[in-house]
Amino acid sequence: MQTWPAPAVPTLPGHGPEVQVRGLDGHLVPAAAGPVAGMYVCGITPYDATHLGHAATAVGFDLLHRAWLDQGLEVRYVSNVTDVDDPLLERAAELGVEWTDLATEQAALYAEDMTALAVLPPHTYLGAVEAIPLVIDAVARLLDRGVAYRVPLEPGAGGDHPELGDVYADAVAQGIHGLTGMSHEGTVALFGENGGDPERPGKRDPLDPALWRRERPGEPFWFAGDLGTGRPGWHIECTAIAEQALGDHFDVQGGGRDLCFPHHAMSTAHALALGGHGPRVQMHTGMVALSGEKMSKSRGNLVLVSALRERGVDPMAVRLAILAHHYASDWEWTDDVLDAATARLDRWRAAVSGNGGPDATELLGELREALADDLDTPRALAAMDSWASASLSIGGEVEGAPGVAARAVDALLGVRL
Ligand code: 5CA
Ligand code: ZN
Repeated sequence: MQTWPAPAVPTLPGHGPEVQVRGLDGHLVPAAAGPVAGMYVCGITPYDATHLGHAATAVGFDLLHRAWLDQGLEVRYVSNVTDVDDPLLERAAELGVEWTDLATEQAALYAEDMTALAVLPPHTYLGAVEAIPLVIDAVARLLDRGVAYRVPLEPGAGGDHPELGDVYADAVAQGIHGLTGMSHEGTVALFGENGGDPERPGKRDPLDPALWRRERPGEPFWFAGDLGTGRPGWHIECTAIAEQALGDHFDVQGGGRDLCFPHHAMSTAHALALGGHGPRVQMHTGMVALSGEKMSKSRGNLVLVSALRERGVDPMAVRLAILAHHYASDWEWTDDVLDAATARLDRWRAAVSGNGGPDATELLGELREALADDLDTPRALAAMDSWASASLSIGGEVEGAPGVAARAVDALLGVRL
């Protein structure tokens, strides 16, 4: 999958402190365990991209990427594009277009938006279609290990080899039960709401997720040897890509909070069932809402980054609007949020426009401290606001200080002034 050009990251003096983030249990932990930090972030299903929720999630993990670089670590950033899956096929059918054309066009738009938002590109960026050989290999291994099984097909499915059936993960054998802390009924309902098929006849357990979906009339399929013609299930896509690109130990699995269950729980369970360790830390961004409801493609309550760009909104203002909220909190996109960010961007630009200004050494330390503390961007923005106020009201004599401030904001926050 084509990524996008990497924005230049200015070099800053020294290094930032170790970055700590809050994992699922609410405790602060080091985001990386060693000198090479590995992160897998769930990317888009390419339709209705890029709405502000997608952008906020991408920017949230970009902050971690930048903080790790500043800490002096080598970063391996991996992401995916779910370029074949039910929702994409359904949307293409509704629009009367080829699903491949919709996916290609929307992935390209996402790449343009990421470029405009100064998001560092992933080092490995795979589409689900490109990852099919990895998925086939992973599913075959899960079958060999006895933690996956075949489910008989309805008449008409399965092409020349209907007897092979779909392949499902055994939720009991893979330890998926009990992961939500909810009642069994609640968990099953959540699974059904988030892409699962609890009612599918022939499964051992309602929570068993699909690993390999056999050929169906009118659906795309690929040849997969003993698995039979078909296409990948969703969770195993992310497991297989992460395993191939990051190995069986990696630091962070990320995405929006809507992916906690079943997607991240199941993809991690698959990783463990394959003999890996899965991610050390799971991090989730909060949900961006519009008009009181989660911004989502299925609800259609969307603000697209490309539409804002077409209106002449500076992408750096969009980025600042996102950064005004802590990555893990839920927040609502409003015109006021954008207006406040645009005003802040103007103020910051004016504040760094001179040759001299207030000393920015302390500011650099404050930005680093704030970001190392679970990527506390509201605190980082407040620190830059104070420096900008001082620069605009009192001025300052330190030659080059505005340049230091601008480079710090660029390198750490990804905001180009
Ligand atoms: N392709 C899958 C992940 S493998 C998927 O969930 N795609 S998506 O297009 O629906 O979302 C892409 C990313 O944006 C995911 O990490 C998702 O959690 C995040 N996301 C989706 N909606 C929102 C929202 N309203 N607020 C914040 N993040 C969101
Ligand atoms: Zn994913």
